[in-house]
Amino acid sequence: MSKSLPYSVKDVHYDNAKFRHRSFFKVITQTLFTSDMKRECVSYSTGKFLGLFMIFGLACLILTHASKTPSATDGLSKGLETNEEHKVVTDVGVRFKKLLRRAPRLPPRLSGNEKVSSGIFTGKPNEHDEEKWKARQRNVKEAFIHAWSGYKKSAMGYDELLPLSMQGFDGLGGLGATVVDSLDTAMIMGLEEVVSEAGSWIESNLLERISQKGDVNLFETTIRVLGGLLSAYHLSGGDQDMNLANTGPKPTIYLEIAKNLADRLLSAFTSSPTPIPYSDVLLKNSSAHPAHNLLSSTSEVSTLQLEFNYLSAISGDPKYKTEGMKVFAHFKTLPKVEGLVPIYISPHSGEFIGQEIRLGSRGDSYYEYLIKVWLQLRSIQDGNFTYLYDMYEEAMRGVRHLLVQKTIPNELVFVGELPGGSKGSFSPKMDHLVCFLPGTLALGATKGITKEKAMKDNLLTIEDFENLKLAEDLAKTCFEMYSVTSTGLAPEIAYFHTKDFYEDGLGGGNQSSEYVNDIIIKFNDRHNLLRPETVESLFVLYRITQDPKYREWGWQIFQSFEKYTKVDSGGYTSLNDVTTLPPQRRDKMETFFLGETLKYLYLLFGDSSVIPLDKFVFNTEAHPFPIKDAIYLEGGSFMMKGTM
Ligand code: DMJ
Repeated sequence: MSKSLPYSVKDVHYDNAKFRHRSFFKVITQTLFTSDMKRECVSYSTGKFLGLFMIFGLACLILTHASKTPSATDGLSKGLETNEEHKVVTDVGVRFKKLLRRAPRLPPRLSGNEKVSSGIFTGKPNEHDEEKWKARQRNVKEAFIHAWSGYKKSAMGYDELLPLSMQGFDGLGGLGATVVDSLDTAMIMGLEEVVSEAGSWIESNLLERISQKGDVNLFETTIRVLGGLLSAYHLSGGDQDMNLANTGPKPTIYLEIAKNLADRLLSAFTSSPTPIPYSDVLLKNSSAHPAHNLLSSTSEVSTLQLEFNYLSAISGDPKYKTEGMKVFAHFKTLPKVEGLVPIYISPHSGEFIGQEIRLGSRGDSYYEYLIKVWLQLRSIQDGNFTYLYDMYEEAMRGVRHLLVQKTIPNELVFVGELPGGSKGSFSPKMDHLVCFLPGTLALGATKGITKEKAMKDNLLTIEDFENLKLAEDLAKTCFEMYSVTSTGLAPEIAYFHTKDFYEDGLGGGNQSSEYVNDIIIKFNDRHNLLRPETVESLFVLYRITQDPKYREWGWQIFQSFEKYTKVDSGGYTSLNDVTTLPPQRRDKMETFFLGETLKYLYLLFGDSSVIPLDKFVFNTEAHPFPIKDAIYLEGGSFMMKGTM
C-alpha cells in the first residue's frame, strides 16, 4: 500500500543517525548490547564483561562530576547537536565523549535490495571488474566520437545537429552551442583531435558570432556557452598559468571570449529595475528584454551564479559575481512555502507570479544552485553565504514534507507537484528533469566526499541521512522510469499510481517490469530528448555511496541509447515515443547529449579520482569548475591526460 506524507525520518533506516540524540548512558548500553560489541561480548568471559562495564561506569562518574568549559562543534554538524551535546565538560570529558561518540560508527543497515547489489564497504573492486568498466568507458568514448563526427560532418558551427536530415539547426541563438558544450567532454576523454577541432572553431569564429547575433536566452547561453568556455579554460590549465592542452588555443583565448560574452549578458541584470534579470539578451548591442509573458523562470534567474562567480574569480573582476549574487540575496527575502518557490518571477516587481510549485521545468536548478553555490563559496572569506545552505535545507524539508509520495503497488518514491501552491491539490506528476535531485541531495548530504568517509568522521546529520535516503529511493524511481518502457529509455514526464490517481492502459510497454502498474505514461509525454538527469544522479550516487548498482543501471541506460537512438550516418537522435518498438525518431541531437549525458556516463564508469566531487562543482550543464581551494592545488593537471 502507498504510504502518505510525510516522507521523513521514519523512512530512514540507517542506525547511525539515531546515535546523534542519545545520552551517554544509552550510547554505552546500546553499544554494549548491539552490533559488533554485542557479538564480541557473547564470546567474552563474564569477568571480562564485568570489567568492561566497570570502566564505562567510572567514565560516566567522571563526566557527571566534571567542571564546565565550552566545547567546539564542527562546522558541518553546526546546529544539529542536541542540547545535551552542547553541555560543557572538562577536557578529559570532551576527549572521552568523543571516544564514546566514535564507538557507534557502524556501517548503515542496508536494505535487502542493497545487500544483494552492493559492494559498498567490501574494499576495492576486483581486477576483472575494473577491466569491464574500462571497456564500458571506452564504449562511451566511442559513442561521443560518433556523436561528434555526425555533428562535424553535417552541422559544424550550428547550434545543433538534425541527424536524420543530416543538417544543422540554430535553436539557441547561433553560437555553435554544440561545439562549446562538447569541448570539455572531449578534454576529459583525452580526445585531442576533437579538442583541436572544437578549440580552433571557437578561436576563429565565436567572438564574431557573439558580436553579430541577436536574441539569446540568458540562462541557456550562460550554462552551455559561458559554462563550456570557463571549464575549458580551467581544464586546459588557465588557472595555473599553463597550457595543458597539447592542442587547441591557449586557455586565455577561452577566458577572453567568456568575458566578452558575459559583459553582454550582464545587460539582462543591469537593465532590469529589480535584481531579477530579464530572460533574453540581444548580444550584438548588449541590450536585454523580458520574455513575451514579461516573466522570468525561477530556475533560469537562479542558475547563472556558479558561472558568474567563477568568472569573477579568474578574471579578477567582481562585477559578474556581484550581479549574480544579488538574485539569491533577493530570493532570501521572498515568501516561500516551506522553502519551496513558485516557478515564475517578475523582473519588474521582483515578486513571484502564480503559485505553481515543482522541481521539474522552470523550478529544478533553483534548488540545485542553492547548495552548489554554497559549496563553491563556503570557503571564501569575503561574505557569509550560509543563508544559501539554510534555504536549501529548508527547501529539502519542504520537498520531503509536501512533495514526496509512494506509488501503488510497489512503493516507488517520487516527487510530485503542487500546481495550485500549498493550498492546491497534489499532482503525482514528475518530469524527467526532477531526476537531477538524487544527485543534488547526495552531494548536499556529504558535501562531495564518500558516505563511508562522512560516516567515519561523524559528519552526517539526521537531515543528511534523510536526504541521502531520499536520493537513493528517488534514483531507483528514475531508473525504473527507463526500465519500464519497451525501449529502456525514460519518457519526458511520468505520472504515478497513488490512492488518488490511476489511469489504465498507459504503461511503458515493458510487461516484464514489476513497476508496469506503478508508472503511467501519457501519450503526449512519451518523447525522450537524450536528457542527462538520471545518469547525472547515478554518477554522483556512485561516487558518494560506491555502490556498483549505480554503474550497472547506467550501463543499462547507455545500451538503450546505443540501440535506439544511434543514427548510422552519425549522431544520436531524440525519440518521439519510448513505449513502442521500433520507436519513432525525432531528428534532433541536443547539445547536452555531448555536454552532459555522455560525460556523466564516462565519469560513472571511470576512476573516481577524476574530477573529485569535493574539489569541483559541476554547473547544471555538467561543466566542472574548481572550488576555490582546488584551483591552484589540483585543478587541471590530471584532466588532459584522459584515462584511456
Ligand atoms: C540542460 O540544459 C541542463 O541540465 C538544465 O539544467 C536542464 N535541461 C537540460 C538537460 O535536460
